[in-house]
Amino acid sequence: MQTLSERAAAEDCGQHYFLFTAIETTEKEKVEETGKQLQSFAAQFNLPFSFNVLYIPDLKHLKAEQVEIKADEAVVIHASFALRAMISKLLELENSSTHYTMRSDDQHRASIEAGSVLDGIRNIVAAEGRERVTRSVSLQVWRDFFGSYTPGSWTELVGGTNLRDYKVPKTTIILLIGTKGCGKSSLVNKISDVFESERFTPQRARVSLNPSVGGCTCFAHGYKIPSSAKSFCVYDAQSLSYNQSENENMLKHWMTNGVCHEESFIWCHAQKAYYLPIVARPINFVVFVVNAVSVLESMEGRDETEKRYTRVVSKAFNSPLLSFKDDRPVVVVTHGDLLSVSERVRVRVHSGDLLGIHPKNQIFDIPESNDCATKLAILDMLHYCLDHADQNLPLKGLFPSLFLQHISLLWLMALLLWLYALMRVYIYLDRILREHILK
Ligand SMILES: Nc1nc2c(ncn2[C@@H]2O[C@H](COP(=O)(O)OP(=O)(O)O)[C@@H](O)[C@H]2O)c(=O)[nH]1
Ligand SMILES: [Mg+2]
Repeated sequence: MQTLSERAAAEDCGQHYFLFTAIETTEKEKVEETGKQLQSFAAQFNLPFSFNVLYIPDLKHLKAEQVEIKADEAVVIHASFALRAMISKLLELENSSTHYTMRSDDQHRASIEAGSVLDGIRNIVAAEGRERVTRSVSLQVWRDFFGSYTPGSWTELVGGTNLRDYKVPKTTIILLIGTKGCGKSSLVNKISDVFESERFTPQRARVSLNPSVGGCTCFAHGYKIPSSAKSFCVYDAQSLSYNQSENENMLKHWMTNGVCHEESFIWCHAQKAYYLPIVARPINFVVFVVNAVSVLESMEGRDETEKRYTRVVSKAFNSPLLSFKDDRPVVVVTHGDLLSVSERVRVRVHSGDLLGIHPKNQIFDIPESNDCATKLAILDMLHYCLDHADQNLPLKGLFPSLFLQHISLLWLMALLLWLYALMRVYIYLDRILREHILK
């Protein structure tokens, strides 16, 4: 305001009159209060100033006539955040955009679009993944985005390949792996919360109150995300232990046989030859969950016992069984809310060094918190998982996979026997026929 009054005085171009029109959708009283403060401030500089509030609860009802603009008045529009938040409401955005407020051949419109909003539009429309920095869209937009996902739909088809050439699952399976109490079941609930639009949704996975006294997850349990869809499913399974060979067996079992809903690894392992009525599903990607507090304690530990947490984590994480072609699992760091910001950063950088992955791109900090940053981290993490699961789909072999999977040696032998019998019958008939003709 001071600048405006100084400029008006310096230019000596007659008396300027400033009319502010604030368009408000929710808190009319607060804006009126702000207007009064601005007015008294303007009075100190002898700046002719008036302030109007246009209260429009739904911006799609905004009309140009409501803002009374006289022919000799210049209009300046300031809406740095309002338009970005309306990307999800296309009709309202159209009403409030330059398209509505400026003529298409207006030279100022061209310079505004080229200079100020071009990068933003390009980023919103064309950028993906970490390049996408403009994300002021409602959660519903992200829900719709993930809702449009089907297994294989994000696969990049290069070198003349077709989606038919890949073994595309009906549902993309993401397995959570981590030690007891690291927060796997809690992570299932946090992911579910982001996708359920109801304000109060019951917790889906059972979280153990005190992991040190038991009550841990013993049965693998699949959770469709969201619960009404079937494109992807997160499996919460039994925890890793401090016994390396047991972990190795468990990972081998999951990664070679797949994972079954309601399957107990302890039971399977003891029975060896087991039968499950539920089909085992191949795992398409793995999320490795680590507890930030345990990593920090391990980093600062003096002896082997204190350092064993990171040892177990790195050993299991680096198991070749968890590789998807050249890809490694993503890492989710939990319990960050119990640490300071600098400790959280240290844990993340140390985990990156320990596991040989990028701390920014492949490690996601997801604490027990309901803020937007955490929700965005969950969405980023899921995007990474589904994207990488689709890029690593196995190609079908030379023979149809079903044929290879289901035909047993017995069937093959029976087939050969049939062929042999047919051949014998043919030779016999041929001989009889020849003898008959010769006679
Ligand atoms: N403060 C905090 N507590 C967490 C977090 N994640 C999980 N927990 C708690 O850790 C305990 C074990 O979590 P749970 O999800 O059952 O671990 P799981 O054994 O890996 O499934 C529970 O008491 C959770 O409330 C987190 O990010 N922050
Ligand atoms: Mg659990």
